[in-house]
Amino acid sequence: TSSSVVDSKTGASFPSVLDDSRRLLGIGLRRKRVFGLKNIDVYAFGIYADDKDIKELLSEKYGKLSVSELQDNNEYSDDLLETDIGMTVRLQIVYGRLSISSVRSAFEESVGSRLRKFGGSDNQELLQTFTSQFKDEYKIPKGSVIDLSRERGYVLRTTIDGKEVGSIESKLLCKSLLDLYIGEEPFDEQAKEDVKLNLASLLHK
Ligand code: DAO
Ligand code: DAO
Ligand code: DAO
Repeated sequence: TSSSVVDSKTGASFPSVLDDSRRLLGIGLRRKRVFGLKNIDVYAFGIYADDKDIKELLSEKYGKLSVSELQDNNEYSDDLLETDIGMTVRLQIVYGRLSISSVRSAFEESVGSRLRKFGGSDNQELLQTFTSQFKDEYKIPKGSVIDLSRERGYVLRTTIDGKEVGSIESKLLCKSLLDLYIGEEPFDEQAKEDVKLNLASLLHK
C-alpha cells in the first residue's frame, strides 16, 4: 500500500511515489485571473523528481551543504531546472469547463513567456510543435490527470489519464515548463519552497 498527499483546497490526491522512483516533493495550485476580475482554480499540481537521479547528479555538488544552506542557495534550484533529472509535474484538473483552445492560449502565454526568457525570441516553431499536440477532440473534464514528464535526454512526454499524447525532445522546452513551477516566479510560491526543502532532505538521506 502506498501513501498519498491530499490537497485540502481542492481535494486532489497525489501519490507519494510515481513510477517506482519519482518522489512527491511539493503540491500547489494553478490559478488564473479571467476577464481581469476573478481568479479561477484551474488545476492542482504535484511535483515529482527521481530519487536516484537526484542522488547521482546533485550529491557531489551539494551533498555537503546543510538543509538550510541549500534552501538559501539559488544555484541549486537552477540546477534542478537544467540537469537531466527525471521529473514529473502531475496536473489534476479542477476547473470543469476547460476547452482545448483555452489550454492552448494559456500555454502560449505561460510557457511562451519562459521560452522567450530563456531562449530569445525565435521560438514560435517550438511552441507550435508542442501545442499542435493538443487536438481539438481531446476532452479534459474536471478530474483529468495530465502528466508532464521530463525523461532522460530532455524529452518532454505528455500523458492524459495515462495515455501518451506526445513526446518532444527539447532542453529549452523542459526548462521553460518546469520554470512555471519551480522557477523565479512560480505559480505557487509555497509549492516551490516545499520542493526545495524536500529535495534538500532527500539529498541527506
Ligand atoms: O516522500 O513520501 C514522501 C512524501 C513527501 C511529501 C512531500 C509533499 C509536500 C506536500 C506539502 C503539502 C502542503 C499542503
Ligand atoms: O475561458 O472559461 C475560460 C477561462 C479558461 C481559463 C483557462 C486556463 C487554462 C490554463 C491551462 C490549463 C492547462 C491544463
Ligand atoms: O498552466 O499555463 C499553464 C501551463 C500548463 C501546461 C499544460 C500542458 C497541457 C498539455 C496537455 C493538453 C492536452 C489537451
